[in-house]
Amino acid sequence: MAPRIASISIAPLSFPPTPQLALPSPEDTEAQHQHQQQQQQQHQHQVNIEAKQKQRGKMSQQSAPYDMQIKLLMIGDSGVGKTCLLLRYANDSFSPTFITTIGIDFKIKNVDIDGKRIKLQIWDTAGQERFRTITTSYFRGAQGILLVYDVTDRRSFESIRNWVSQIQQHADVHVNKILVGNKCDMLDEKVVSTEEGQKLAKEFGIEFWECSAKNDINVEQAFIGIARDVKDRLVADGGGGPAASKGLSLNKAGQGPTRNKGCC
Ligand SMILES: Nc1nc2c(ncn2[C@@H]2O[C@H](COP(=O)(O)OP(=O)(O)OP(=O)(O)O)[C@@H](O)[C@H]2O)c(=O)[nH]1
Ligand SMILES: [Mg+2]
Repeated sequence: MAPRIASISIAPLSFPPTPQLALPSPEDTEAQHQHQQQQQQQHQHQVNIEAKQKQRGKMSQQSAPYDMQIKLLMIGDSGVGKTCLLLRYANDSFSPTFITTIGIDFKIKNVDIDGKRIKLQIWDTAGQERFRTITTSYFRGAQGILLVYDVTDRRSFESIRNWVSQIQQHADVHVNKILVGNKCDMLDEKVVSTEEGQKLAKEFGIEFWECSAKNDINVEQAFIGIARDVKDRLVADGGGGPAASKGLSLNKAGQGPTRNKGCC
């Protein structure tokens, strides 16, 4: 059944970095600079948590029913297109302007998968190293993780192994994962082949999609794919709720052949 967009709209928490963040004064010592950064990160983290709590309060007043809530997390190097993928999926929009994510942001989308009403809470993390402490603190609550690289940026593809080790360190051992090669619309600049993406996904026993947030290629498939994997795992573990139907396909990550879809 076709997924339906939630009526709930979450105010984005991202905003462009202030000049003070980017341009410390020349007199700053390294220690002062680090201290300032930590303070800024802690402040941002607090702002995010408060916004999240406020939003949770709002959401609990909404009447939209659901059978299951699933928390997804998007990770990958800065600039690979995590935010654009989420905006494409949740809002069906795209902007060519790069506004780097500060800390963490999230959106909600209600979908129907195999007859189950699922509320997806999708967390979009900042790829920049300076936010790593904050972003990894959100790994623990994730049930599914989208590992995103940019098919025009080999370094972002090579970083995937580092991201996987971050998952091993910080996330739940049972977390489902999916590999996403974004910007597949940029055929002329593509440097990571579809086969390389497939091979890496196969090595990790996870699903793989080449996507384009810009041209809306395979975006929904990727989000639904990981959501279905999580849902199937929770149902198999007995956590699927009363509406868990029979005949759900137990296509868990790591079981059976990896589903790949090259788009370009
Ligand atoms: N051509 C093309 N450009 C894209 C695509 N997705 C994202 N971009 C561009 O890539 C840049 C970075 O996108 P973001 O979504 O902000 O990247 P991000 O991964 O969220 O980056 P951080 O927030 O810093 O971690 C922007 O200029 C986007 O317009 C895509 O599918 N195709
Ligand atoms: Mg972003």
